[in-house]
Amino acid sequence: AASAGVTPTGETTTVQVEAKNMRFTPDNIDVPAGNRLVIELKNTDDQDVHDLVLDNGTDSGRLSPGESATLDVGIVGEDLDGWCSIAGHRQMGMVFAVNAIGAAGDQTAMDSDGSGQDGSGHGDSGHGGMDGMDHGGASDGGASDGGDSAADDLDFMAEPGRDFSARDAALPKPDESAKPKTIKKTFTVSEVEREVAVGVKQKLWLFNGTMPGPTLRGKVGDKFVITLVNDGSMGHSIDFHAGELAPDQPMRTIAPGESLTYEFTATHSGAWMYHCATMPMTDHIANGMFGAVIIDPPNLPEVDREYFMVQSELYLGPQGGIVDSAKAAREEPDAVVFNGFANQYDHDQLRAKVGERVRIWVVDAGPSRPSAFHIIGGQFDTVFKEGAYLLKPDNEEKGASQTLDLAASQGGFVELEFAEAGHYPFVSHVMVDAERGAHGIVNVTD
Ligand SMILES: [Cu+2]
Repeated sequence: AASAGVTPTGETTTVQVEAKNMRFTPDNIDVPAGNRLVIELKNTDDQDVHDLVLDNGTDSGRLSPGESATLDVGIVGEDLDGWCSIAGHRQMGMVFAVNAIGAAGDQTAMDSDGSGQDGSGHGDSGHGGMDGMDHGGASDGGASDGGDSAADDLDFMAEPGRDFSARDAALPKPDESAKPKTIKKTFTVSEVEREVAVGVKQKLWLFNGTMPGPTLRGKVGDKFVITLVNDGSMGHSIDFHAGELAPDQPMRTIAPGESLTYEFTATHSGAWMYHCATMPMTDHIANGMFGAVIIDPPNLPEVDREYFMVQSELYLGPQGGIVDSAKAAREEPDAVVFNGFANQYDHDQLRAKVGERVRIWVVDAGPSRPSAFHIIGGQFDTVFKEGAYLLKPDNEEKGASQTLDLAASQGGFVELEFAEAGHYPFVSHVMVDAERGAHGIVNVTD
């Protein structure tokens, strides 16, 4: 397909190419038009999976660190663009160019400026970054915008089926034992299709099969022993904000089939985020790899009900595809959601009774946007944010709070008692986000 009617020379050009640190080396090769091109590709990265696809359809397949592949590109009669098709790698500049020297209508001089650069912007390259993406290669749904996006099927007013049930937002009660304990948990990464809004499916990358991943809870002094298992098809990792340690080893990216152990002791209370820390994190977080670790402040009072909400953004690829890297890099979400599904608590509502004390923990997983957690008709008499009480009941000022503001990665909790029976919507009061999925209802009864 690359020959473009050129007369074969009978010669073969063979080049060695390395893939490492989001770059191909060399990233630009000259081939006399008419020659057969063979690329011997080696992934010399320590951690990440890579591949090389060319816009004539040549595809190395995915290579784990240390693996090699030989690509027979065929007879080269025109310039070719290439890139790594692992999500987000192209956006980070992992592009490749083949210059066909002496081809009919040879535009080598122009192309050596242009090709290979177009797709390599760092997320702010605007149209240049986009145009390069429409050339057919994004077969795993890494996808362009402007093409088919599941966003076309988004309907925030759509009703789910009768049997719909939301992610259980109830937080298990804390372990009341006074002594510090060890909490062991395996986090298995898988890449699976899930519904993220009514009628919208994405192939998410998940910790233990859910977005967000499991919510862990402990106390200051508890030790966590986490085993991370990568059952995915690319490199992944995990970063627990709840622990203080050198990230080098525990937060390293591991290849498919590998595992690691990550131990930390909870030295401080808080509503802590965890997430995959593999580049580009925008994509790995947006595609489902995040969750919360709740470390109770000492003497946390018991309440009647406790819920958790983890807010995140969706940058939709095609139906059944993965995150749209270009959209994510431009911070143009199609939806913003609590606990992984647009408006899910409108349909399967949270419950509370008049006079009950309700505590809601909130973590903003981003990857990029803040949250402004507000309950319409409610006032918070208690606010705990980022490790400190901002407000407690019966304060001298007779003050209360309307909104818990969280930057991406921050967390805390609010408490309130509902004044009377009714349906109390909760939102991110960043209104554009409330109107694209960051919305739910607390159904309060007598
Ligand atoms: Cu990941």
